[in-house]
Amino acid sequence: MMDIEKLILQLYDIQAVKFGKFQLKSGISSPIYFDLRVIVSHPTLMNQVSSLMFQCSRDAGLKYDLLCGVPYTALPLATVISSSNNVPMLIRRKEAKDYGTKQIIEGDYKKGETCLVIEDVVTSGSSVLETVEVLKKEGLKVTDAIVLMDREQGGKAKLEELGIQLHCVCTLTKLLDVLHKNGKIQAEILQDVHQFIRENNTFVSPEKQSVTSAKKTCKELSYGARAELVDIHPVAAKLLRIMEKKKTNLCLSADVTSSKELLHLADTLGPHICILKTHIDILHDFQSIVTSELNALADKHEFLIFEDRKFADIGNTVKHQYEEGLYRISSWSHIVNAHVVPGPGVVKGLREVGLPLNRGCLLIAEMSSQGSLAVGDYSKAAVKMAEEYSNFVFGFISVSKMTNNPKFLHMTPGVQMQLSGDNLGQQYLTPEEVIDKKRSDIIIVGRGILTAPGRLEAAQAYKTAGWEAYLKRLTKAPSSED
Ligand code: 5BU
Repeated sequence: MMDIEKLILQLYDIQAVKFGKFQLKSGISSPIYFDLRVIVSHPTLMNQVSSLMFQCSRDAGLKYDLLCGVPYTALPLATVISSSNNVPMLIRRKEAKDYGTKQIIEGDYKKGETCLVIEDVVTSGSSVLETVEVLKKEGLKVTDAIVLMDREQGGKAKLEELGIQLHCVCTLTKLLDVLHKNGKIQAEILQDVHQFIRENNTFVSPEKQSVTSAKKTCKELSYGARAELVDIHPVAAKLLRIMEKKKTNLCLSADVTSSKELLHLADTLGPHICILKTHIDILHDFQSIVTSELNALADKHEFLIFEDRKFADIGNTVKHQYEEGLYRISSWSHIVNAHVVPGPGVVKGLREVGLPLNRGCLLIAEMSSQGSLAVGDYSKAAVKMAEEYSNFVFGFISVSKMTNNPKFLHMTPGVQMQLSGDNLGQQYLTPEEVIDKKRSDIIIVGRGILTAPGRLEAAQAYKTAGWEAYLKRLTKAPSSED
């Protein structure tokens, strides 16, 4: 069998490990990056890696009935280990096909059987944990996980605390030593990576938590930094840049019924907002010129247009509703939103129209109105759907932050500084509550501005309140992101 040193050099040769500057899922910039997916292109190496992982489980004296790889990179590794050593395997789907009705674990198993988890790289341990939780829900026992590469950033400790022993074939320290010894990386890189690992330990034991949280260096990302994330949606990137540049997280809900008034609002309040939200079907005098004039004003004042259409039908119907009809929404609105109640078809239908036009979509994960049914598992399903369709979906309408993934934006309606509600079920929170406490990104304000004696002054006041709440959050909140 191949030794670890040879394995490390081969991983380096096939560029499964790279040095430079890489943005991680959490938004943190890392001097080292693993892409172990490339192993599938090197079958001999794949066999060798798999046999080292199997050996690792033997050395640890593990007894198990089944294997399960963490999707997706570890799936082929688990497959090879399973077939070469005659151990049955399970496949975990990353998302149940249609939320709830399909199996999330494929393969035969009995409740009470023990399953060994296989993973390629562990940083914080959260991906392993996700799979462990799914397996446990199915009644399986999980006590151990085998990983090819431990980045030594706290994953092992976190998993251990939750009753999972992590066994690794190779650690980052070992990898760095071997690469340095063989002249593949210079001392400078070695130091950089070691420092990065020291400063980015993701695990804080509960006892230490209260002491270290004050010192934690990893602060929440600014809007501007989020705009530069590698996997950010282009509409989200544009919006975040506008927000940073204009120092505003205010979306005006321009709920007026005359075209003239709508255009006047866009022109006068445009300099203070990042988004103008429309309900185009409430205009009593709609003509297509209105939307082209709105687009011109959006360019002039640098804001995006969001038609709050709340699509909620089957894919084929929403496609027509988005592209055609009187309003031809896709031709002028940068952003639209959809309810998740029809299932993923609604997003797929909208995406067929929106993607070629570089449009973006928000999913309605929660609503601001009293008695809303969009809560709990429904809201969670919206987050899953957003993750699955993140080439088109870039955020949520929600009352509070739904996910720590910084590439998703959260926009919250039901914002007023004066009132706590209206007589039709609307419930209001202040900008500070929404941005600072609930950690949403954008306040959506309609009547708070529209019914104020001076709309311009009111817009300026909401802009300032929203921005101050954001600055407050930025300076105090350490990120809990993975
Ligand atoms: P208000 O005047 O600030 O209450 O207007 C809120 C706007 O946001 C209005 O256009 C609603 O249609 C919209 N809205 C909302 O209030 N609550 C929600 O959950 C969603 C949209 Br989704």
